[in-house]
Amino acid sequence: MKLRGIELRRIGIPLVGPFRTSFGTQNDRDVLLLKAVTDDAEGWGECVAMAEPSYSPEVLASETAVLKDWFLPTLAGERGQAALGAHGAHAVTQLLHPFKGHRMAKAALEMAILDAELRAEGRSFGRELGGVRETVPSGVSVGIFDTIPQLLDVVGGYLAEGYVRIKLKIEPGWDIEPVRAVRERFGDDLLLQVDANTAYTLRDARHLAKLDDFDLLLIEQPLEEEDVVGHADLAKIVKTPICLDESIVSAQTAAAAIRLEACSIINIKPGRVGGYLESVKIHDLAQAHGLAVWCGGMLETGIGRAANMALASLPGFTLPGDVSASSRFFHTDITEPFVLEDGHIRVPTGPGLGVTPIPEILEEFTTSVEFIEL
Ligand code: OSB
Ligand code: MG
Repeated sequence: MKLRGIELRRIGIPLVGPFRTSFGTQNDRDVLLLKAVTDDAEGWGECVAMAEPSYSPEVLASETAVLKDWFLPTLAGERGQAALGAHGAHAVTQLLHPFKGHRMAKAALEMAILDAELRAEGRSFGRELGGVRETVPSGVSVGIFDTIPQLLDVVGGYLAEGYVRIKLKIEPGWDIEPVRAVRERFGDDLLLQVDANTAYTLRDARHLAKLDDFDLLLIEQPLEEEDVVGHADLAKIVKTPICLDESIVSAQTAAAAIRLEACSIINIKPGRVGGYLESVKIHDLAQAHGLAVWCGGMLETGIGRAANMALASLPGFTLPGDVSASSRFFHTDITEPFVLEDGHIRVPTGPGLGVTPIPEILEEFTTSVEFIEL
């Protein structure tokens, strides 16, 4: 495979409604899309970085800069093209290893090149990653609201649509009561979990232990990203299983968290950990240690959503992920929308991601586009 160039495209899509978390409120999704153009195919990648450094230090501006200044020139060089020619997308991690961090940019680049490679060979993402399921159970991430009645309405709506698992975003002042209200209204059989996005400290341990009354599947990332030891301490105080999101940025950090018993469940987000191939490594590691994993989301368009469905179809993804239908966030997706069928979403089976952006819609949402020839 010869990589001819990469298109960098920014798009802005309005959300169906505000999405409020402990770190802020989002009204639209500003996305960096990559298109890898090779000798024999085109492949798509989606960078999950957001505009502001509130979830991750990696943002749209930083990821665009490192791609242009460092990553693309490295792939374009003689050594880069030779390695891509010999090993395809599997060479990307090694080639970019000298560069620290910026995993969201690395993930997007690897994804685009892998998609191009698989499309040329007629193989699907799901097959390539080791998927074993045709459909994946669909969970939904529910934002913070001003009032509990509003929250109950929204959760009721999602359950009517068929979602099989509810995740409530929490923060200090919006935790025990909303969880109690949802549990009481929708019953003990509802699969329910919470996500704090680092909003608490270990001093809140006793308070968080009150969540133990509500039979939650897990509490996601209660403490700061770097406080892995704090999560290990917290896990001795609260009975609800601890799941890490922000703290897990690689298979290596996952191994450390597992060793420290800082979590018993991992949310795998390919952008956060540097790619789908690293995600498979974390899946394998977790499986070997008997931990459950599930696929997180970053308000992806149909492009990122397609790849996430493929990942979520691996055998160790034993909990429903934040792999919701396109309509959860968008009136109009840039691909054919992903839809719920009996609470599940079908994993694409076509070559590569199995979906492509619809040209007219892509144009409509595009705010800038640039082609970098290699
Ligand atoms: O913490 O899982 C998170 C969205 C943006 C950033 C962080 C998170 C989220 C979500 C939404 O919870 C997941 C989704 O895309 O459905
Ligand atoms: Mg999270």
